[in-house]
Amino acid sequence: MPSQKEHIAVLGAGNMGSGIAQAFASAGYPVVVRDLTEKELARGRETIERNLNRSVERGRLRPEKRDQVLSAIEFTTELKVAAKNARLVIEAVFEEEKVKKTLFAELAPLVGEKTLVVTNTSSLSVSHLFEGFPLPERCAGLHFFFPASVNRLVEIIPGPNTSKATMESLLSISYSIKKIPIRVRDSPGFCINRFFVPFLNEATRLLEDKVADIPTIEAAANELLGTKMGPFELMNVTGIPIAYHSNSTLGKALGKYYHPSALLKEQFEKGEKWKIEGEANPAQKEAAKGHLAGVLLGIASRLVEEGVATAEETDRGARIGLAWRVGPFSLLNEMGTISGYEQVDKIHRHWGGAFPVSSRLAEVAISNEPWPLTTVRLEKDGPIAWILLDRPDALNALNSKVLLDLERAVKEAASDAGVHVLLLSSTSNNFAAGADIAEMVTKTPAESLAYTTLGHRVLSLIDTLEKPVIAVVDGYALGGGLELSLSADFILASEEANLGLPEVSLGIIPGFGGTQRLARRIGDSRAKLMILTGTHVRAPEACAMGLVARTYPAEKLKDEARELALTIASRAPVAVRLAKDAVDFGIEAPLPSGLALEKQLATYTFTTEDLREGMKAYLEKRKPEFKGR
Ligand code: DAK
Repeated sequence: MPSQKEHIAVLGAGNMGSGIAQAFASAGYPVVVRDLTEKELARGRETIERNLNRSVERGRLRPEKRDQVLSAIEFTTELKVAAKNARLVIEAVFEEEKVKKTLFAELAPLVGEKTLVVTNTSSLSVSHLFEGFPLPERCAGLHFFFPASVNRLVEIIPGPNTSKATMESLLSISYSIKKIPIRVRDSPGFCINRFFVPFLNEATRLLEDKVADIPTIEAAANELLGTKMGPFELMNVTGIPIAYHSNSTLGKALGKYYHPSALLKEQFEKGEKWKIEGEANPAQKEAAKGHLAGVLLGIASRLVEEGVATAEETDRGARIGLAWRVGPFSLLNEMGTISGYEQVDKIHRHWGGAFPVSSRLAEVAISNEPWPLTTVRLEKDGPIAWILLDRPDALNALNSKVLLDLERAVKEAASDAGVHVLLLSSTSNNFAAGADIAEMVTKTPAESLAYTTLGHRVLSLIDTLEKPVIAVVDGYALGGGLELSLSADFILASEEANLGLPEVSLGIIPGFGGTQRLARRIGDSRAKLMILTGTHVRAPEACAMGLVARTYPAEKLKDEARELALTIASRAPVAVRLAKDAVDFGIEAPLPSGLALEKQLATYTFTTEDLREGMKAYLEKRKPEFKGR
């Protein structure tokens, strides 16, 4: 937690600003909200109080926590006060370029050297907004979704000069306030609004073209996306002017397909809400569904092709930010890529070049393969490879898909001759909170056996790899998550990491090797203490009992792990492999057998070129160049 000096400054006490302030204060950050007048600040404070009181009334928040959150937020009209010693300044003022740029000009001389400055713009170019701002490497877009106090999605948009360190800090700050960030390129509508805004527009076109009436379009959208509110009701709630203006902005940037329909314009000018009455017409519903799907799939596949976001993050954004049952790519895979492509093509034939079809979509449709979506990322970094669990919204819970994706990534890294060390970690601030309880709950005994067999197969693959594997654990490593980390050669953890095998509290026992690997690592007595109580231990305690090899402050964990992996990767590969074998196989055997094994393996190293090179380099006082032979 930052010190009092390192508060979060929120500029603007409107709906977005107050929601953002509440989100940070709820996570324990000191916050300073700044607006131009006391009246605006009072309105912001009232909004926060109202939200918190509602949560207390619903029993979701303790009154003491409400008071704590409120007392963490300071209000001021002085920009200097807000900016001074801020860790992060978030601009959330009126959505107009001139207003924002004027504020940034005023802010520029006031921010400290380490302060990060972000804009919460939803529609303006981040690069333009920060043009001329000093230290542009510390600036970016951080787009919260309404209502910012509860909506967990944020888009992080780097500007042309945003540094890697700034991106990492913004990701970590976002996770620390329980948001799920997605990385998005600076482009019109960023990721989510790029398809969501035209989706609303298309609903009005369907009405205009008499494809379906309002209740039918509402029902079609709700069935397609598992929502409770269709596009017309949503426009009524959030405001038709917002829908109209966002479509106009996108239209200006992206061309005629994105312009507001004539009907949306008319409704906006009349200043009336949509009339949502009557029953859905089943005869029209399928056409409306297909058409809406076509818009989503067409735009989403284009934005991925343009490099605006990945397909996985696009889907995640739709699920979390819009509360849709599925994102566009999972929808495509459900429909079948050929059917999805046909819907996109229909719209393309009508609009021509104004609604281009992504060539990647055409490719997957021709092959009739699903759009590939993974929950595990593989990032190669010289001689090391990061295998990153990437399901942050479920704390990387290990379902069958994650296990299969993990197996694929491990095999790919293991078979790459250029990779010497594997690091097993996650894209977020949690390693993995266990096997997926939601998937396990409905399993029959036979299905559970298949699931355990899959888990054992993948963890044994990791456990028996010739190349060293290091588990890099931040946040939670529980149940199957801890079992996964135990399949690595050793665990490095952040000081805040939380490790445990809580299975007995769910009526099960560890099923991915935990009873065996944990007992072998820390001894049966300590293992039983952890397993039978199901309690968690913090990393320092885990380190003291030998479960974790070393701990680091969270912000240093990945860099330190990387350095350590690079050190191992710089050693003689055959010697590293044989040393690993000597420990792994020897530890299970009686000491004389272990020593005999060591003797054989040590003698074998004398047959390698690497041994000559290593010793020669030592005597010649130079760095060895190992060949792995
Ligand atoms: N499974 C499914 N979803 C999970 C999950 C899990 N293990 N852990 C977290 N999530 C989901 C939450 O449901 C929530 O989803 P939404 O409600 O947002 O949709 C989201 O991740 C964020 O979690 P929270 O809102 O709960 O986050 P908090 O920070 O408040 O709490 C927590 C963090 C880690 C304390 C809490 O999430 C928690 O208690 N999670 C469950 C921890 C747990 O019990 N893990 C052990 C799972 S059992 C076998 C094979 C394998 C195994 C056993 C047998 N055979 C087939 C026989 C292995 C078993 C396990 O690993």
